[in-house]
Amino acid sequence: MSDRFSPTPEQKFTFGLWTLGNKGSDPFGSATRPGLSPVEIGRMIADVGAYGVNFHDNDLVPIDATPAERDQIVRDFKKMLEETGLKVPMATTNLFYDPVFKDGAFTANDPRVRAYAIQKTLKAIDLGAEFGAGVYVFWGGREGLETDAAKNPAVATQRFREAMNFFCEYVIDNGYGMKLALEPKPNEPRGDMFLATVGHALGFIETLDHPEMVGVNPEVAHEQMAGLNFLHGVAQAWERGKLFHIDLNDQYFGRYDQDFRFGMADIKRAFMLVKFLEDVNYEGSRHFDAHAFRTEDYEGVKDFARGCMRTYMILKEKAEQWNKDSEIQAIIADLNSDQDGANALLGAYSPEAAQKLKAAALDRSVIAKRGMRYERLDQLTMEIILGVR
Ligand code: GLT
Ligand code: MN
Ligand code: MN
Repeated sequence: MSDRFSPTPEQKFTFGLWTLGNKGSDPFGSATRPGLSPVEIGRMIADVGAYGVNFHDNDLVPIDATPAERDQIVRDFKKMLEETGLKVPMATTNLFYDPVFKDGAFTANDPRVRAYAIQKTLKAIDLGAEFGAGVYVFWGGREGLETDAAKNPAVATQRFREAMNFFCEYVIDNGYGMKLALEPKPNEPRGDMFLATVGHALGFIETLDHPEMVGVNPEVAHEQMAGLNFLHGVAQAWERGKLFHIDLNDQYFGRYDQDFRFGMADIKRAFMLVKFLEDVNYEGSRHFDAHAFRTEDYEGVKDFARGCMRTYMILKEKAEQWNKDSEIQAIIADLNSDQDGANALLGAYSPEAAQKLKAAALDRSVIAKRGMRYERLDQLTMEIILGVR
């Protein structure tokens, strides 16, 4: 079925090989779907109408592949990309699956692990560059600990910084022109992970040698696992030009990392997120880092993928409706209107401005009497989302 909610290339909808290729295994049970080759997954991603495919090095090339096998895999995958028109906007490194990373990668205590992790990432950056990936993601899946006796978190931060500085120089040296994006997560699989939230990552980035090259790849579920408002992290990153990529999915608060279909758990938060991304003309990929329920076969996986994109498109239309709604806009205008000329008291510091402000008559009991109409505003928002307005 093709309608106005069908995916468009302008939306830059992407999926990782690991998302549609997810076989349904979890910590308590084995795979419920047969494995597919990277080319087969790529075809499925193209088939549902997405714009691009992202991968970890080992989603594409097995960790123990010979150079000849690697070259053959790369050739086959490139052929599939040419045939389908799919792009590879983002690439990343698997620094979490192999037992060597049991104590982390860039922050592991054993220097051999740190060296191996950096070596593996350099090769994976080369692989991403070969496919024209413009964004390189760093999800510190194993960067963390179970006991604080294991590591000094300040030392871990320094090790992480040293590695990121190394990669920035490598990308510059090779003229790859890539941007690097840190993906925060508070826990799972480690008991506690370093750079736990978007806020931690944004603070860290400013301490790097090339902060201009590094931004974030926030994931809905990761911030929600920590009980945070995802949109606030996204907005703060965007406002500083740091929203290089985004991982869309969904998650109920207080649960394990669920990686649900976008919008299925908290539609109102999904709506506000889509509205934000569209209002600010976010130009990066809208990457769905999620997977189908374990109950599904590959038809169900396609239903899942189409659902992610369709919900996004529906919410985008609802966001346009919200922006055009005269009652909503009247409330917004009133909320932000200049009251008693108070705008003139605000702005940059000067000794005169401070004097003027100190002398201003601001009657707090009068000001506090004003009703904000947020109940009405939220109900109107609900009615747009629920489709009755
Ligand atoms: C893994 C993780 C994701 C990260 C991927 C990138 S891998 O599936 O759960 O959140 O984005 O490394
Ligand atoms: Mn996740
Ligand atoms: Mn992710």
